[in-house]
Amino acid sequence: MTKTEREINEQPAKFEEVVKEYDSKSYDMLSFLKNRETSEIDFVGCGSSYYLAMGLSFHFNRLSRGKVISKCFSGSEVAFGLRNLPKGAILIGISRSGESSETVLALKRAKEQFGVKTGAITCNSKSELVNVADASVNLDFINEESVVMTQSFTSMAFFGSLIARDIFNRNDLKRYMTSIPDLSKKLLDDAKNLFEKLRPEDYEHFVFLGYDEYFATSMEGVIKVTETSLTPAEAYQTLEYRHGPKSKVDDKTLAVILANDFIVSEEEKMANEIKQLGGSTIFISKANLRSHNNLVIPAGDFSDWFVRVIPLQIIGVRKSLKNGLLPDEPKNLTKVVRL
Ligand code: F1P
Repeated sequence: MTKTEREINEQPAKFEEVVKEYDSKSYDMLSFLKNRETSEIDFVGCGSSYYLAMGLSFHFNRLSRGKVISKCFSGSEVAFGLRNLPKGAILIGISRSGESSETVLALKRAKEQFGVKTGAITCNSKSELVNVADASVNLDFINEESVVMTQSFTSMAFFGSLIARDIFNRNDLKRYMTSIPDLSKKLLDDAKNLFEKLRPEDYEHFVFLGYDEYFATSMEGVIKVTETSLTPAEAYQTLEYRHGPKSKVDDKTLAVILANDFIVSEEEKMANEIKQLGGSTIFISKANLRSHNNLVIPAGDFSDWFVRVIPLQIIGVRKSLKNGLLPDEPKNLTKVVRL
């Protein structure tokens, strides 16, 4: 078994550890966020951590119900001056290593240029990012050996989503803490069972579709499949797919639709269109649709946004191994990008 496969399989257990460590490891960040009347909480990261920042930003906007606004940035956007930040904003850097130069530079520039307060969510408490940040969450119990981010992505996403509930919807915190590990174990097992029959590794073109947090998840799926298997993969808002990109659908296309409760019937129509064009589909929702492969999950309100990346991680690794590649050592990539 490769390190990446092991680290994917460990995710439900890691989520249990996130819950166990939450009170102690969230204390600094919660006091930091709760002790200031801020109207803007933004997130910044690179690569997978950029899509993690995107998912957390959507989730903070959703749970705060307009109490705060949240934007997301890639490290380079802020580090090199493409973006300005309002003085009262808080910028939270997301980084497994805590050493990605653009993310560290982004926090430094935000502090120096805009007088912005900064936070960090990382898996490395001894990192430059933690030194720069005013408050940090340090998940040092996540020690990924693979270059490819899997459990670090989902564990930092889970922790950030817990913090969002702690601030904006504390009544839901306990329920959420217990539901996510169980949900992820079932989805991991269901995905593995489905893939033994469907064999995603036999496809040559992957499409991941979803809105908001599920779009961020889809983009992370694109990175996973690209890094590990070098196979063409793309992501769009679900219904955007009919406005041009669907021209590439053929019998080697596998589309995963990460449906949400609010427009699931419209997303089902998109899935039907892909089938009619000769593509294959996996529909992730509460429903069990007769004409599609299904991964049934009891949430469609975006609360499970990072859990849904698990099937996409597995597709990447299965395709990588089928292509005779090494998922632990993706081509042209290093674990940390230092400039
Ligand atoms: C960010 C990142 C990873 C990617 C590769 C290079 O790392 O882009 O997402 O998989 O390892 O670095 P980090 O800032 O989260 O440590």
